Amino acid sequence: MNTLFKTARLLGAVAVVGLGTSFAALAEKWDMPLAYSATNYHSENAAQFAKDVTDATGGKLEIVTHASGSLFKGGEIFRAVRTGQAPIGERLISALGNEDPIFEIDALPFLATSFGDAKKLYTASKPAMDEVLKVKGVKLLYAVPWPPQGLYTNKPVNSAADMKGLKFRAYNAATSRLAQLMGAVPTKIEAAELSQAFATGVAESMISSGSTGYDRKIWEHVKYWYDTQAWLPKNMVIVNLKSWDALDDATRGIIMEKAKAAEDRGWEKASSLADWYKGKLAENGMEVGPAGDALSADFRKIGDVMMKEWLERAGAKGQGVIDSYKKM
Ligand code: PCA
Repeated sequence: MNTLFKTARLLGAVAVVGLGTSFAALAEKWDMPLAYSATNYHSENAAQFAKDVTDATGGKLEIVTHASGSLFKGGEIFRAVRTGQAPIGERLISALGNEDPIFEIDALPFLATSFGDAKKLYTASKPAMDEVLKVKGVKLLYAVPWPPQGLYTNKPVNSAADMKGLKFRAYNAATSRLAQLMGAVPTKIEAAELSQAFATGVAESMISSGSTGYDRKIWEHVKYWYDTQAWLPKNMVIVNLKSWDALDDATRGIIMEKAKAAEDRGWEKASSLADWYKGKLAENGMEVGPAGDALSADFRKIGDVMMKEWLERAGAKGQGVIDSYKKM
């Protein structure tokens, strides 16, 4: 071996060792708490996003998802990301009404009842949400909807009056208010604790998608699902701003690209699964059908009340978002 070649080899070895150490020093692991079960499409989508980022950064940033509220419960995830206890996480937007009324736009009955309208509402509300989230110290990476929300009950329900006194599982302030307006008795329960709540009689009814009913095998506890198509709430994936700012440009670019792919994939998946979930509820013995006229009319009235109350809380900013949504 000539000397020149030997020197080149030596330099190469030094370069490899050098690279190795700098990778090791820079490599970072982000734990990503999720509230819903690992087999739910939101969680599967997040796991794919985590893998895409990990692969595309060559492991420099490894994201690891933790489903079912195992790292932080649903109700704790936003605070965990905001305070940096978790660098990244997923949370149901409409459950953050105590942070700012703007987030409740996502669960206003009958404002947006199809995937197309839900997308428009997302586009219309995103600038206002981004602004609020920035002040809280987080950044929205992507959001994905749940299928339309319907009413689960343990007995036939023909009008809101039939809901009187029923124990109602709520997942945010809006669903608690809706229960109250029907005369039902709301209790807030995260999806991860749903089966337990229905099994022990703490809950007898709820509003949710076919997706969550399917995940929790709800047919073991209730028999009816009324496809009220009331709204399509979204989950969002957020990142702590300090963790975000500490990344280099290339990594941030990769995350944005993979987040966009996750958002597109998630919307597609949600709409393609909506009917499949309904079929599964029926296959497992549930009576699945549209709400009757009286129930629909009562729901519409309740929706109007909730919209009025929300506009009082959300003020001009809320009205502005509604206006731009309606123009779309
Ligand atoms: N499932 C979630 C929120 C909306 C939905 O469809 C839940 O029931 O907790």
